[in-house]
Amino acid sequence: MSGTPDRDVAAVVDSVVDVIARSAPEIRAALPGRRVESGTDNPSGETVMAADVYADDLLADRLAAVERVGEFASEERESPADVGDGLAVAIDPLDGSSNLRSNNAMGTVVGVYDAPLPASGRDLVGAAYVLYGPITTMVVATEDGVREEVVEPADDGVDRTVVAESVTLPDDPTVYGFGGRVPDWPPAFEAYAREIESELKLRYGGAMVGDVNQVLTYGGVFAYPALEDAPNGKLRLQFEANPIAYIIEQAGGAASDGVQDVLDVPPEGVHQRVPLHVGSTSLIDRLEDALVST
Ligand code: AHM
Ligand code: MG
Repeated sequence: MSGTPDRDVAAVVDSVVDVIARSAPEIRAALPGRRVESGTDNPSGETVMAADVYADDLLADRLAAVERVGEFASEERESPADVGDGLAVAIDPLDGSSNLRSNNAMGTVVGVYDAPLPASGRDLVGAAYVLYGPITTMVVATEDGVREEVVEPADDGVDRTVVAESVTLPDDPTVYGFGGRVPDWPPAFEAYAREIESELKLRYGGAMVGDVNQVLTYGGVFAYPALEDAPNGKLRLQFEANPIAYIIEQAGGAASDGVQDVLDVPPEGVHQRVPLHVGSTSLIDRLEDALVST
């Protein structure tokens, strides 16, 4: 769909975001009875919960039906599906679903690419995430900036209230959250983490969307770094790292795989993993210095 007028691209992104918003209350309402394993693994080899299956099926049907969405991919599906002519949509239907049992935060992540999948983050034309916290919120990034909405069920569908028109990371960062076991962190990352933990407050909940929203709100740094036995970390480039990097960068922050901007990581596979570090630019600059100088 390259070469499509910007207004058409913006309209498709709006339609995709509408579907995500409309589906969020339904996904939320479906969680209580689906806190059990589905009995299958996803293409990344992880346990799939019943709620993952529900969210994936719901969003796959609805997003594939959006006019001018041409390709659909999900963290829960082996290969992208050709669904017509138009932009490519990649989703993590239920991010952090291992938090279901303990009833903690989860999210839904979407990236809209103007290129076939797997695509470069530079081809993103919009990205969004829903955070199923005490309130359901949605953060939407386009080339125009980042906004936050509150999403509530309504008789005729969904009520969306914009609560922040132009979200930017605060100047004075205060929080951090790093994934993976400390003994598995490479020494250079551990040394960086030791500095950061002496400066900022730990806020880690085990769902990327929840932890990133802390950073977007208060300023700071979230990472799921390279691990000794998993040099590409855990998070997936197409469904998680690229959309989150796009959102944080549009909000004035930075995103790195440790040596380069996440959005510049060459796409090699739909389920490719990448180390992700996102947040306040000064903290990501320091992270890159720490990792590159060793
Ligand atoms: P998921 O999309 O399958 O839930 O996996 C992604 C989640 C992220 O939300 C979170 O940052 C990370 O996995 C935590 O992983 P772990 O609990 O293995 O440390
Ligand atoms: Mg995820």
